[in-house]
Amino acid sequence: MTGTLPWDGEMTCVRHDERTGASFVIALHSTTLGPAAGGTRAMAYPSLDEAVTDARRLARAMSLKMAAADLPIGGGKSVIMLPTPRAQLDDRRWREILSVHAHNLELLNGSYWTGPDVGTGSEDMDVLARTTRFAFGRSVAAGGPGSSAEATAQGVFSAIRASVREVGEPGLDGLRILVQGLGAVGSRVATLVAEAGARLLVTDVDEARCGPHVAAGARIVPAEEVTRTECDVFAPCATGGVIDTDIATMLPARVVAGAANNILATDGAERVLHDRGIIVAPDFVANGGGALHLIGREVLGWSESDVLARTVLIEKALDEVFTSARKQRITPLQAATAGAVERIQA
Ligand code: HCI
Repeated sequence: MTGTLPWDGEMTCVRHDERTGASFVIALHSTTLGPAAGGTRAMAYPSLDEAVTDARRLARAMSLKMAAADLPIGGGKSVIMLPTPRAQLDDRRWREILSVHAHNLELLNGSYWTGPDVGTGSEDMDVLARTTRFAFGRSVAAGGPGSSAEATAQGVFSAIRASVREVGEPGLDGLRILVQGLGAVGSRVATLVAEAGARLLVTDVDEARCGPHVAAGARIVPAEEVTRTECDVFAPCATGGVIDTDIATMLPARVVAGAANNILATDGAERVLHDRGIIVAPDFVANGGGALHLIGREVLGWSESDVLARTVLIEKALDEVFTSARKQRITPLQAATAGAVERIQA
């Protein structure tokens, strides 16, 4: 392989399965605080290099997320590089792919636990759990904690509240909030901010998903205009990499706070946004609600209300990140990363 990024993680496992045509990448970034955990992302990638790079960056974000949420768990991620997009895979082949993945998890014997991510859901965890113990996030029907979307959205909502305060707004009332991606998490974030009085702007590659929000008063923004649309809060809730350095120089927003992992395409983008006075909520703090739900319910024995009580504390955690960044004259991402790394190294 060529061109993969240097990486500070522990181990990356790669497997190709001839029969299904799928390749599997499992990145264990850190097992210092506990076994590595992080979801399984199933997508078609242009190359194996890109799949490896994605798995590693996402695994690193999981280590930071777990540490920032004070969970006794490390960070990892799986990427299944599909031979064709998920929607075009027939059920039988998908089952075969999951069965290879279950075998991967068994081989790692608990050093890595998986869960749902882009392209996988609770029902896939149910399938994995029939052959391996190392899957979080089974459906409620199968005895699991079910979807983490509600907790993730609550945490993002708390992050938005903390972030708008940092730019001098007392609350969300009257602010223009642009939610990108109306999947399980994004649509809940949209509903929560609208209920808090925000003027909601929505966008999704599947325009039908905008319908219910438009009926409730939201305005649709065409996908290609998202990063050129003036708003108070830009909330990316689809896939990551939406803000590169060029976009950062002109993004007409005051706050960036969303659910997506790795919102910034480059490290330089945050510096550019910071210099323009735009507040960026570090994504691994803002979207920690999902991890609190899965790990809280399945490892720590928390109830749903325990999860909620911990999730709303994301607002306070971000207040502390912003304060520490101001004091040290560094960016919030630098402050949050330093805090998480300190926890891992302590
Ligand atoms: C996430 O926040 O990306 C999901 C959290 C997660 C996924 C898989 C195992 C544990 C936690």
